[in-house]
Order: sequence, then C-alpha cells, then structure tokens
Amino acid sequence: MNKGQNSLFLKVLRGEPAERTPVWIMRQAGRYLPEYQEIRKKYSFSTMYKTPEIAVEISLQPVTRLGVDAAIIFSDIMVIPEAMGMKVEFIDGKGPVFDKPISSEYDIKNLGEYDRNELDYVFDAVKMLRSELNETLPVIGFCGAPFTLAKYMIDGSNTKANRGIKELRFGRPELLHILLEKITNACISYCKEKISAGAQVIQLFDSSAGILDSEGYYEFAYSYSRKIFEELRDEPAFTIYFSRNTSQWLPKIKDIRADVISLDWSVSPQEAIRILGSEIALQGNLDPSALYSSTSDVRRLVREMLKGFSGAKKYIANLGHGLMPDMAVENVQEFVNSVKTESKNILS
Ligand code: 1CP
Repeated sequence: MNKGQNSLFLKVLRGEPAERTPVWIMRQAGRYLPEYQEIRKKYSFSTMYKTPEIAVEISLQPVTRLGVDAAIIFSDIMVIPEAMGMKVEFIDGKGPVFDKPISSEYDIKNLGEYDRNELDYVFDAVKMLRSELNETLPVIGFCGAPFTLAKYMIDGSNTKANRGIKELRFGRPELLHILLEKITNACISYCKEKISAGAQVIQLFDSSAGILDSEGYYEFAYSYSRKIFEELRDEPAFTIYFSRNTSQWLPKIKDIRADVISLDWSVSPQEAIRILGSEIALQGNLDPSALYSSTSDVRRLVREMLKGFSGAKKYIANLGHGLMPDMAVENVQEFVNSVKTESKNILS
C-alpha cells in the first residue's frame, strides 16, 4: 500500500528507523497564535474554516512558526452535523452551539441524509494543503467520532451535565443506536473522501467518550469508532484513535483497529506500553497544563515523557489533549524543540 512520502512522521508509522521522534500538537492551528488572532479579527470562525485559502493558511501557521512534523487541516468536527442539515454557531468562549438540538424520536428518524456536496470546501482545503506542503510533511485529516458528535447534536453544546445523551443512553438505547449508525455512515464516507483528497493520516476525536460508563463505552462509543477503522483498513492512510478519560478501557482499545492510539495523561507511558504492547504506535501524552509552567520545566517534562515512551517501537510526541488559547507561544515552541533535541539524545 502506498502510504505516502518520506517524511519523518510517516517513516516512524511505517516502522522505519528514524533519527528523532516526530512531533505535532492537537489544536496547533488555533487561538494561542498571534498570527491566527490577526486573521480572526477579520473573519468569523465559520468563514475561516469554510474558505479553503484561509483554512490552508492557518493550517500552515504552526508548521512555519513551530516546525512541527505534520499539518492538521484547520476545520472542526461539527462539519458532519452541518452536512446532515443541522445549524451550528460558534460562540466565543463557549464553542459550538446548535440552534435546534435533537430532542425527539422524530428528530432522529428524520435527520437529514449526509450531503457530501456541503463539504466541498473541506476536500478542496485538504487538496490545497497537500499541494502546498509539496510532500515535505503529511496532512492530518480528522473526524469527530460518532459518540462525541451525537453528544453535541443532542445536548446542543458542551454542557457539563450531558443530560440528553445520558437520558437516551439509558432510556432509549435503540434510538441512540439509530442515530449513531447514521453518523457512523457519514463519518466513513467523509474520512474516505478526505483520504482521496490527500490526507495521509486520519485522527478520530472521541473527546467525550470518557463521560460513559464502562458498558456504555463499549456499546455506544468504542464499537462505532471500531467500525470506522475497519472500513478504513484498506485505505492509503494511517489512522489515529484519540479519546479522553478512557485509559481504564485501554485493554479493549488495543483492539480498536487504529494504527495509532493517542493517550491522555491519566496513564503513564510505561503502563500504556504494558497494556497495549510495544508493537502498536502510540501518541501523546503530556498534560497540556504543563505548558503553563516555565520553559525549563517543559524541557524536563518532555524528557521524562520521551524516556517513558522509549519502550514503544513507534511513537509520536504530542500532548494528551489540545492547546489552550492562553498558552504562551514560547512554551509551545519549547515543547516542540525539546522533543526534537532530547529525542535525538535518547534514540542515539
Ligand atoms: O477562533 C475561534 O473562536 C474558534 C476556536 C476553534 C478552533 C481553533 C474551534 C471552535 N475549533 C477550532 C479548530 C479545531 N477543532 C481543530 C483544528 C485543528 C487543530 O487541531 O489544530 C480541531 C482538530 C478541532 C476538533 C474539535 N472541535 C473537537 C475535538 C477535539 C477536542 O479538542 O476535544 C471538539 C470537541 C470541537 C468542538 C469545538 N469547536 C470549537 C471549540 C472551541 C470546540 C471545543 C468545545 C469544548 O471543548 O467545549
């Protein structure tokens, strides 16, 4: 299978020898960067991700500024609900808010068909980004995992109580399955088309999976993400599974059929390797809040993280979740620089 060019990132995923550890950061294209804020002053967030030229420019900002080893396409996971006919607004300080969240059996059964024509701007942006990078670095495409998307579509925003989704999970599980199946089919089509457009890596974000109980996680989150990975097995792209607050379920996650498991900071690298083995590729996992400390602390913590993962055959450095808007660019830069220099020492 042709899984792309000779970048460090893809070399590591193919299991080839590499001189250092590759690094990228979740939410690297975003609000902590002054050059992002400059563009944001002029446009709304939705104009930014719906205009391929702007999305590509923002995707390239962290590449230019920080020297990360992959570019993630600037977009959002809510494009799938939008392509299923739902209306989403992005409110400052609050994130996505749906004007009419799903609130009944009728809403679930009459949810719009996923219309890929609504998303030409995403596929165009991926094509453009791949061409701009000129095979130097890989393009990471991403997709919200079905459970995480369902949570937002039902609860309407990032409410802490998760009232609607939990009501459905316990009260009308068969309806939740109908919804999850519709979303899963949309995700499969969307990911395949992103790969056709040029994405060499696809990360599935199951950011909300950790709100579930153990049985619920397997039934409503894990199984649908696994189905997507099954469908992507023969596609020319590597797949990454990111979920949060789910490390208690790592023995199960081992079999999710993703090429890479992205870890949060609730599990130590050594423990993750003990559970998952040293063959599967791992990504992560420094607590993003570590970037609120001093630059010398960042370097020390990165060194510890890299040593912790030294038993994994394939490893990509990242945080355990995304960057926050108020993080200092110099500490973000120090994270990237120290992965580069310290991993050379550790690997040599
Ligand atoms: O400028 C602004 O006001 C917009 C802020 C913003 C940005 C920069 C939003 C709204 N989304 C994004 C980009 C984004 N979202 C990316 C870009 C690529 C990158 O990583 O650099 C990605 C991968 C996402 C994915 C995303 N959006 C997730 C899953 C990952 C995660 O962080 O858990 C989720 C849950 C969302 C919803 C969303 N959209 C925006 C915000 C602020 C949020 C998060 C809401 C929340 O955490 O409550």
